[in-house]
Amino acid sequence: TVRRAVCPGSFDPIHRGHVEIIRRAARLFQEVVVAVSDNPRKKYFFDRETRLRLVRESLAGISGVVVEPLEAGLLARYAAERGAVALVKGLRSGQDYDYELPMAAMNRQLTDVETVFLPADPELLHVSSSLVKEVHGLGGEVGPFVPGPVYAALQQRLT
Ligand code: COD
Repeated sequence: TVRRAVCPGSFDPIHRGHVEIIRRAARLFQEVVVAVSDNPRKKYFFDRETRLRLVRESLAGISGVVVEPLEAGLLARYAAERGAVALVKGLRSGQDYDYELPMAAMNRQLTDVETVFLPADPELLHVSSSLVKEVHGLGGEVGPFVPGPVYAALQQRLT
């Protein structure tokens, strides 16, 4: 059987911190399902189709990765249905850990799915989708933080 993991996220938009976690997850598991969430109660900067396209284009060079939409619903159930043994999450800080720990315990109790935490690359600790959008919106240069396709999409949104 394929050892499969799920990397879930909003990816609004995907940035280099995400890409690094997914690249490392792809070395640990035979298949990584990158699940792009679409929560109807959440207001996104990029719509669902654009987020999916940007994730696919940004990960095109990494083998063993598939990109799928994650409909609103239990992540633990989704992972079980996909036959995944683990969720993979990146940890930037103790705050990320405090937020993730109860969810990891809950998800394991729900469907027996494990959560694997990978420490964020120290050079990407400060990179988040919200800061990328804020800095870009205020005219800052976000080229170092996002893959090329995301950079192009951000430029387009500004004009
Ligand atoms: N370096 C490393 N990792 C990073 C970095 C960085 N610079 N930035 C972000 N990450 C990682 C984080 O681990 C994060 O978890 C992941 O990337 C995704 O980040 P985001 O911001 O795109 O996604 P979120 O935080 O909005 O999470 C979306 C989820 C789908 C994970 C979330 O909404 C969810 O769990 N939904 C399921 C609902 C559910 O099951 N609820 C019950 C929970 S018990």
